[in-house]
Amino acid sequence: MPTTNAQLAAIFHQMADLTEITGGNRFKVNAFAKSGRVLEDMTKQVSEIDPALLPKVEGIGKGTAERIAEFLETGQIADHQKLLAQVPSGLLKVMDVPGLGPKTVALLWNEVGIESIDDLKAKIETGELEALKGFGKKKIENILKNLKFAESAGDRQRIGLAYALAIMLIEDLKDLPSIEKIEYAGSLRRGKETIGDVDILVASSGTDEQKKAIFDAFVNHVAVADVIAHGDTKASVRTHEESKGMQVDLRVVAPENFGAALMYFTGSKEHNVKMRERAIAQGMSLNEYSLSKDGEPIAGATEEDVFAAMNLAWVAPELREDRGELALAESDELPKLLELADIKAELHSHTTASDGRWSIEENALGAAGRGFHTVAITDHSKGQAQANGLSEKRLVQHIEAVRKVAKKLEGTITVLAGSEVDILADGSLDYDDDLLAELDIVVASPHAALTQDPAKATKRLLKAIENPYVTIVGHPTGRIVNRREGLSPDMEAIFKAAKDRGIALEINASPYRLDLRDTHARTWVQEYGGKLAINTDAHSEDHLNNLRFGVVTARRAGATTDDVVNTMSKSTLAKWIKSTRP
Ligand code: DGT
Ligand code: CA
Ligand code: CA
Ligand code: ZN
Repeated sequence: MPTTNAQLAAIFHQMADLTEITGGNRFKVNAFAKSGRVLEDMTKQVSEIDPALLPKVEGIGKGTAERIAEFLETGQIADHQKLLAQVPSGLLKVMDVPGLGPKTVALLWNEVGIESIDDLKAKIETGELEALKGFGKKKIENILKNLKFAESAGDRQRIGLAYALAIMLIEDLKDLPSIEKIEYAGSLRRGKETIGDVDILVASSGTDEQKKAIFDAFVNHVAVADVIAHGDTKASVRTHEESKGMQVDLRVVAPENFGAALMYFTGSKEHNVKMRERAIAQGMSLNEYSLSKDGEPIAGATEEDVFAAMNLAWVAPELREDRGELALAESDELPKLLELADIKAELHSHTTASDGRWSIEENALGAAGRGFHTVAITDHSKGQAQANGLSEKRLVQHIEAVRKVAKKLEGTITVLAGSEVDILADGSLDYDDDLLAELDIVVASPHAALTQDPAKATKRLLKAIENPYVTIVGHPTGRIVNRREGLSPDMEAIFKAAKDRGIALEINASPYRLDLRDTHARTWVQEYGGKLAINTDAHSEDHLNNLRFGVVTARRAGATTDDVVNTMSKSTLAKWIKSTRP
């Protein structure tokens, strides 16, 4: 299970929050939070560690080791369930509202009796919230705004969570002897930033009995809370709170139909409609079983077969959104999309100098371990006080420390001394140009004042882009998927200015950010010929795993290796960075 650590980390963090909300002791809150952080930072998956050795892992005590073992065995942790039982379930949703931490949520619950989002809205309306200490007009306005945004997100989950869930299920099912192929389909395979439900497809030529065994294993999986439907060809389940109660659909088809089914259930719906129309125009018909002519199936086992029989090149799932992909497939002009293995550099990462959880050397070795030739250490600037941003004086020392590691690791990986410098509300940067000139690379990002109006946001970003030392604009809008809208600048103006300067715009690969988003990245690449930087913004080793989400977002934008600076060779990258600076 390659992603158990992240899941477990989320559970421990929630246990910390729940303990705090229920007035549990501070020591426990800190211990749970610490376990969560340790799990995020671990290089090795807990499931691969001998359970007897778990308590010996630094930062994991006996209690945490037992809870991990319990989770691996049952998919749940009893103490977590107990804590969940102590708070109204609606309060968990309130906890998800940006700006409402566990302390505030506890206050709302204890002082005003708020147990759900609806309660929260009602108490705002009656003015009861404003009577509460610390709740000014501005704060309440912000809560309302965030509530509205969260509502528009509906029940969709971030791709990071959906992917972890899908991989866990696939890993646990794939060894059943009657399963010949198993893949995830749907929006997850298309790489969308949020996922409504997870679709999994199995190819099996097994007996009815064997197929029943597949469905039994699925509905009895430790991640499953409820079975919604359970038939001969399809089952649907709802998962535990650990996976946010996501729905998962599993379908089993015959191997000769697997390609057509995978195509159908990958979607998008709009793409499928165009495919069916095309089949009909060619005197054929297409459904989830096969492509047929005169009632006889002519293709269906693989997607490639079906596309080829329709005179089309295979279309990557990320492009199946009915945005002109069939015309390109017909003339064999589809872009050769970037792949995960093409990424050879991380240009935005943090260390313990600011809010990262690994040292400069650990960070560099982590990047080297992924086969990267270059890593940029870009800790926060002074304005990010809550992230322990570096004062000018500390930055000077930090540069020295980075250069020392760079020297030590010469021949292993190139380590650049950089900064993620804050783009302040007026567009000026958090350090003077003289200091920025000392660095090898500057990533400039907005972190605060993310509710400013579009005109101000545009001016702000344009001013930052004009700074001659900026090489990459990091997470340009500052949005958080499903949580915070972020800035809404005039993107065309931003693209034009960034293109003129020859700098890159980031796709921040964190599934919480994915910023630039796919649609923006698409315009930037397709219409402006702009360069993307795909960075994980790694604060620890685990974050490097997020790279795939940045890559699928870039693929949805139709990006090739030429469009992404992280794919450049070491010397080309060095030259390009130089070309962006005075
Ligand atoms: P989601 O789950 O909302 O994130 O998005 P999808 O795309 O995964 O949608 P889902 O789970 O409802 O269905 C999976 C795929 O199955 C979808 O992308 C296309 C296909 N599909 C489902 N219902 C229909 C339909 O009524 N017509 C067509 N043409 N395709 C459908
Ligand atoms: Ca789906
Ligand atoms: Ca579905
Ligand atoms: Zn960062």
